[in-house]
Amino acid sequence: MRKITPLILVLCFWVLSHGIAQKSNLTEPKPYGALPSQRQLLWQETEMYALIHFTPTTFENKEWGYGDADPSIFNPRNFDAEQIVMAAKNGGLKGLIFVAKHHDGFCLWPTKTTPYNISKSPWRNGKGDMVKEMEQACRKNGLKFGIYCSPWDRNNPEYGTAKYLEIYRAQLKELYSNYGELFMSWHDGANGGDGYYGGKREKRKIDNLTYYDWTNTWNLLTRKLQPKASIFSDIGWDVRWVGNEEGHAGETSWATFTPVGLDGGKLAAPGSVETETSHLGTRNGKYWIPAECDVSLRKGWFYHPEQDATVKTPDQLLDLYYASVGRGACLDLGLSPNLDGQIHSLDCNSLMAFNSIIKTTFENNLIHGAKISASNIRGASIKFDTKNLIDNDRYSFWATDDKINEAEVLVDLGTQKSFNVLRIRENIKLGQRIDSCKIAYFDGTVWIPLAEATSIGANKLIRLPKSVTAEKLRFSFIAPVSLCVSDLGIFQEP
Ligand code: FUL
Repeated sequence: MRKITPLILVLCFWVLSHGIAQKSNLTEPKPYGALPSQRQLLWQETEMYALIHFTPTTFENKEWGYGDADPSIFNPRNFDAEQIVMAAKNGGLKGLIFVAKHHDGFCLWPTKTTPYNISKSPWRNGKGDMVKEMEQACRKNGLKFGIYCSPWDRNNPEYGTAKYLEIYRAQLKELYSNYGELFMSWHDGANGGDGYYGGKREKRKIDNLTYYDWTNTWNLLTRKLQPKASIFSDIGWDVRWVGNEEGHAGETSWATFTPVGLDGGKLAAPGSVETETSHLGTRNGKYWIPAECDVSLRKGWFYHPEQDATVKTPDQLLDLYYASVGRGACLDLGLSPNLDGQIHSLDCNSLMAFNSIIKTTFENNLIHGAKISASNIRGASIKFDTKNLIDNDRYSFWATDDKINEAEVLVDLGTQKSFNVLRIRENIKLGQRIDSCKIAYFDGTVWIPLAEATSIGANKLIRLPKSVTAEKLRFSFIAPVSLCVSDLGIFQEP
């Protein structure tokens, strides 16, 4: 009895101290750097959405209406909001932004702010509200709804004066009040220039940084009336423009961003884009402002019959998907209803075929059933275990202990499998932590480097140049702080 007492004491001490150590490590790692808001998380999860351009400009076969089109030309006899929404949905898009007013100033809802609106058109005998029809079709079919209301207005006689700002704000107020919850409020940067302006047909210049008083417009209107709407403009507030209209972010593209304009004390205004930096973001940037990649399915944003041959192919869309969604951005795809008020079958077919490749690729994560081990697991706890990497939850995660800033995950697939796409996600609620990641596979004798990536964030898709067949993979991460990885995926694109 006397002999075993010290042993029991030692054992008790070990169990207690080990338990305490585990417990103290059971807290989540501290967040790192700028963090996304709840509205930005929801935006991020949307991944792909449509941007619909349809005004009298379509009937003039122009890209930018001058603001002088007679409303009587706007008469899409077979307008079908549901057909447009389904074209987007069948393409895998999860939201839709409707251009309620483009630069031509024609309002597609019966606004009280200007006579230049849909009630003056023959469509639905002047009794229609196209914004409403689009909104309802989106809600019915489970797509998020957002609006684009152009700050530039080439029709309005008051454009350029203080009065126009009141008009613009009243338009936003109507749109924010009568069409339910919006997921985005999209503010274009094209501003000022020549236009009809109530018949003056002249050039008007405004100071883009001050004229719209964006701080107050967004704080007093957008945030108040639509707190869940992410504000898109060239450098913020919630989503930044990627800096090109070709639909791709930088290979390295951080969700954090320090716009030079903002830090120089200027406003984050549409039109003050920083094209040299916005496709890249800023490592350890001051704000969480991820990129949106906007690009049209056709050459133009508006429908032009002579551009039917320019509809992007499913393969082109796939490339854009990997260069936007696959780089932690969202893809905003321009769809343009034709003169009938529907999306052309060519566009519908391409969207559907694209979505079918995406579905086939990502429905089968080859990592399921694999044995996954890590060089470190936070507190050796089940809470931060590697099983979180394959549970399809963007916010459950495998984590390392504090100060363990480099770690490896070994994936043993149990059998040889062929794949050509890899996916890595961080739990971005705790910030964009990872600096870089290297992936290798075991060829039976040695580890062969497969790919490298930076700026992981919400989603990183690595498309390999060709399929690789392997049984074991190794993911090696480096960060300035502990790691919080939420997802690993291994896929075969057909
Ligand atoms: C641009 C606008 O000038 C285009 O007409 C279009 O609306 C596109 C989405 O943004 O900057």
